[in-house]
Formats: sequence, C-alpha cells, structure tokens
Amino acid sequence: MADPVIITVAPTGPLTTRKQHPGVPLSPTEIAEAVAESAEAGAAVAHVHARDEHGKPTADPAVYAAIAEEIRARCDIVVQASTGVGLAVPWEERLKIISSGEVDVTMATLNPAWMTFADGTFSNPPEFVQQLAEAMHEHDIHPELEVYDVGHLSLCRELVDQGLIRQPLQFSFVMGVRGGMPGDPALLPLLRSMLPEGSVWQAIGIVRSQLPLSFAALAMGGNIRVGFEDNVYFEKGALAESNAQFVRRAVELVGTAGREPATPDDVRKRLGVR
Ligand code: KMH
Ligand code: ZN
Repeated sequence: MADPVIITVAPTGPLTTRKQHPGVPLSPTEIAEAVAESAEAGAAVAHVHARDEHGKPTADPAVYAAIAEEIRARCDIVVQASTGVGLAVPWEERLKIISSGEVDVTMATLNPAWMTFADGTFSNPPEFVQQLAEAMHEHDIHPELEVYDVGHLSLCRELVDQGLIRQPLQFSFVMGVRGGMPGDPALLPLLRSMLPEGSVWQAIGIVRSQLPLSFAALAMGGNIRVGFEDNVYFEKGALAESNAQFVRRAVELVGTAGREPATPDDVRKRLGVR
C-alpha cells in the first residue's frame, strides 16, 4: 500500500499578480484564509511566500512570522516558508527568514543551485546554500530540497554528507520552469531512481504540466502540489475559483489513484518534524 499522499498548497508564490488572478491572496490574513480553506479541503502542507504592502515579494521575517501565526490560529496544517522569495530579493535578505529565528515554521525550501529562472536569475550562490542549510539545521527547520535539474541532486547530497540535513529527505522536482527541466512526466522515473532510499518526493508542475505531472506522481507513489503559485487556470481558459478548488480536485485525483490524502499529523510523523 502506497503512503498517504501529501497535498501541498502554494497559494501565492512570488510572481502571480492580481491581474493574472484577482483572488491571489497577498496579505497575511488573506494567505491564512486561503490556506485554512485549503486545509479543510485536504491539503496537509502550506508552502507560503510573503508579499509587502505593494504586493511585491518580501523576505521580511516579521511578515513571514505573521503569516505563520495567522495560519496556526485557523488550522493545524504544516507550514513551510519559501526561502526562494522572489528573483529581485537578495540572498542575504532571504537568509534572514531562517537565521533571524523569528519565523516559527516546520519546514522551509532550500534551492541548491544558481540558475536562469524564467526571464531572470535565481541567485543561490554556494555560500548562501551553505549558510541557509546551517541555519535550518540550527533552528530545527526541515528543508524541502527544490530540484530543477538533475545536477541539483548531487548538491543536495553534499549537504546531507555534511550532516546538515537529516533523513528522511524531502524533495520537490520543479518542472516546467524556463532554465530547468521540462514538465515531462517521462523524466520522473529517472529522477526517482536517483533519490537516496527512503526519500519523500513531490512533483511540482508549472501551468500546463501541473495535471500530467500530478497523474504521474500519484501513479509512482509520489506527492503533489497545487495552487496559484504554479497555475491559476482550472481548465483551459477558465480561472480557478480559489486555491481550495485545486485542492478539492487533487483529493479527487488521489482517490481515483486508489490512495488517501495525508493529514498534517501523517506528514509530521513521516518526516519526523514538529
Ligand atoms: N521564487 C522563485 C524564484 C521557492 O519557493 O523556494 C522560486 C521559488 C522557490 O518560489
Ligand atoms: Zn515557492
């Protein structure tokens, strides 16, 4: 029997604008409300980005802390902070989300490689990756390792070898971003074969690749992510009503695949996190 499926909701992201979707949640309260509705629908993890008062990505630990607090006041979903933040935010600021010790979250993303990302540069120099992994280790925050290309896996393994990341490892295969792997489900068997034994993994598909990758991941024992960070269209030409609508469809897909959605406590147990 395959493990319960961890459904992650990513309600905001760094790029999605009100022009693209008028309902994208931006303030801590809006984000927490969208997350609570998604938790009610069956999401077990919330991957959150913070926005400032102008709707731009921010790494301000106070905003991240407010989001985490507002979410916890509404539901018991596992909260995961994005340390990717947004392409225009310097890594020194992004590091403070974790190193400040002000943001009480269970998990956070760790992007191991500097890369072209869409039309910009995703600045993850080796000294940032090292310091971020050390800060997560120090503050007992479990990393989600964001793999945009095959070579990124060996960078992750180096951090494991240094004793900075404990098992079980949690990986995201982020597919369909310009500069990274294409959103092709045929890549998943290769990627999964390269993971250390016992790793937990999910497929993240951007826009059109979201559904095909979800089907493939579910068939292969993996986990899935949905939400306005990755896609705002529920079907061709039609915007989703809400993040929770995506989660409800994810729960249906999970059932169709003969699997069950994980609860937040299932995630805590499986990853050994608080
Ligand atoms: N902000 C993007 C460049 C993450 O959340 O850690 C990538 C991203 C990854 O959103
Ligand atoms: Zn993100």
